[in-house]
Amino acid sequence: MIGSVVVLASVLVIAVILVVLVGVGVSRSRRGRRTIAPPPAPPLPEVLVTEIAERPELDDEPTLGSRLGASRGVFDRVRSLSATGAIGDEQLDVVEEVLLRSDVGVATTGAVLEALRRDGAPDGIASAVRRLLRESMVAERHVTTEAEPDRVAVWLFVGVNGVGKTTTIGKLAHREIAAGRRVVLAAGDTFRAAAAEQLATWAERTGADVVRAGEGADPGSVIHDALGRASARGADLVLADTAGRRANSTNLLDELAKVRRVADRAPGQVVETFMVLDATTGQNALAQAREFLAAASVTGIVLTKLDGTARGGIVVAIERELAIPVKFVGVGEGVADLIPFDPDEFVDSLVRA
Ligand SMILES: Nc1nc2c(ncn2[C@@H]2O[C@H](COP(=O)(O)OP(=O)(O)OP(=O)(O)O)[C@@H](O)[C@H]2O)c(=O)[nH]1
Ligand SMILES: [Mg+2]
Repeated sequence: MIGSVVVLASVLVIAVILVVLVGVGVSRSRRGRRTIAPPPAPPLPEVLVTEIAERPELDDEPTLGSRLGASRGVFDRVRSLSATGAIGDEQLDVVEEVLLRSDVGVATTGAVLEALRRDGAPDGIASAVRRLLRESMVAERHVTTEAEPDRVAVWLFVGVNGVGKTTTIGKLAHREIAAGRRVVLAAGDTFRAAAAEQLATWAERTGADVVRAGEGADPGSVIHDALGRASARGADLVLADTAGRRANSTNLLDELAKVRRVADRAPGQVVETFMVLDATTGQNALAQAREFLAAASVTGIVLTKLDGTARGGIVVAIERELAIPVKFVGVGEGVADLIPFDPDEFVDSLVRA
């Protein structure tokens, strides 16, 4: 009994000694750490210089040809058709299939086939298809930047959600600022807070001013404030974003009509209304477009995401069926990935060998 008490006591004594030793070690190491002095701060320069990232120049723009890869691929079979001789049914079938797959639409496909049957293709089928597609795109593509004296030019952007309105505004702000204009962005999409955030990020990136309000604010008053700011600062151009969704499409179209009235009231003047369409949705883009046309007095189309689709022919269908010019095409997500639409370059990119 006494023996076990002695053993227990000695175990306790050893435990206490261990605890004390460990405690001393920890406090030493803490003290040790505390004694490490931070490296001396470098002396401050007399003048602080903040380096501003260089903005990409417009010369860095991609070419349409370099971005239309998938759409060009669809036309491979037309390019490889024999360059001479009479046109047989088999060749016409190939042309028909390729045109329909590229989304130029039934009407244009029919017209091209009829012309090929009637006139043949003395310079080869690819060359005839190229000429016929080019001839179907005759719209005037002028983009207006000027307003009447003492008014501020407004470009309004409309379209359903996700098509690329806000991104397009960012790219166009970059373009117009590089061309020497003062640009104000109006965050008229008040449906969700993230929309104004996204526009503010583009403003920062491009050097534009931005006017925004909280989620659920009246879009008309945002546009109104943006016009006030633009005229006070002598800005040349207001780019006005709008929401792509509402509880239902009637509300959306009513709201657009209202936004337009505000934007067109002095000091504002709406000189362009761009409908933004997503090329990857093909013929659905056309159906969407028709809904917006009446309400928004559209003056031009921006067709986005042409880089990611094999359906580049939708440009032709849009112009033929809506009779509205495609003025810009989006070919990527970067600030320089927007190109003024050039039909010669477009048909060459698709069909030229
Ligand atoms: N590949 C590619 N992506 C694009 C292009 N344009 C826009 N996008 C992308 O498409 C997505 C939607 O773009 P947004 O600009 O937010 O579209 P939005 O119309 O403003 O959408 P809502 O604000 O929801 O109505 C984003 O991920 C963009 O980066 C383009 O030309 N090519
Ligand atoms: Mg948006």
